[in-house]
Amino acid sequence: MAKIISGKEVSAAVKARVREECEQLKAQGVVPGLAVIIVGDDPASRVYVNNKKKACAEVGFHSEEFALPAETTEEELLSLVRELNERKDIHGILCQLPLPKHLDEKKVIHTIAPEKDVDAFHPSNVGQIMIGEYRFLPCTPAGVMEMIKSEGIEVSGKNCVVIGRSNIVGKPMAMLLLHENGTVTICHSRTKNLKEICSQADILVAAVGKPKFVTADMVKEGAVVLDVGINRDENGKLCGDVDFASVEKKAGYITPVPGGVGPMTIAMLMQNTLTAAKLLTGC
Ligand code: L34
Repeated sequence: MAKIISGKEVSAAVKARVREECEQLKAQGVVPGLAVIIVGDDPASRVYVNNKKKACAEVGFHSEEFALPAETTEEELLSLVRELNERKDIHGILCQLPLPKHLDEKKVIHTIAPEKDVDAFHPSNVGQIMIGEYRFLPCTPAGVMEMIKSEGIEVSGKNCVVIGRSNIVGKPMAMLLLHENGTVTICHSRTKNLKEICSQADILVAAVGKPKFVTADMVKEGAVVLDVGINRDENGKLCGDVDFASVEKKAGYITPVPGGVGPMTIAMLMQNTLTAAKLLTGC
């Protein structure tokens, strides 16, 4: 039976660390501030944004939510971002994705000042991740790395397989594992022999977006399995990209959904906001 790596526990430890550092900043007159923009009324985004605001309160940050109607124009959204770029009391800006279809996510990401881009989605931050000189790590991949580290699992020299190649998770995830000297393979929808490749992984990260996609026959005995997916199963219940019930019996470590990578994404956002506040104020 696999050991379960609890995102709830690991994220609590990260937040406790951030909270302590936040107190030190406050003693120097700086209150870290995060602005969260949400456009439209996607129910999942609403839950995630609420969890982000809650985490801000827990660690002692100032947070502001900008809830815009679904029919917001591109110019309205971009002018809000520009306004937040200028504000001295806001150190981090995050625009919750996905956006309604008529809005260009790329344009919004490009407009956020790179030094306030706590998602690390701006091309300048993405480039820095590529060369290993980062100010911010993308929250979800950074959260996965933190979970690996929390168990003292060595990445160096290991076979690491990432399923999924999105700009938000798959690609930066592969890069972080590479920086830790993993031997990294990225699989995607056109990959041949997916099962064979996955079953050689010592560390397997599932970021496919398909419920219970990773089954026990794709997993090596004793592997570390990290589940980034958040889906609903046939009964409308929250589930990951990994078939937890079967994989749990074969893996060495596994992360649950919910209570796994999701809470870690939020904890790393707190970490990035703290970093942004320090960099912008020189504290
Ligand atoms: N800009 N957009 C931007 N930044 C991000 O980092 C995100 N992401 C993803 C979607 N869009 C984004 C998130 O915040 C996914 N994501 C996210 C954040 C938190 C949780 C899940 C995804 C989370 O709190 N998950 C809980 C369960 C939540 C529930 O009940 O539905 C968990 O335990 O997994």
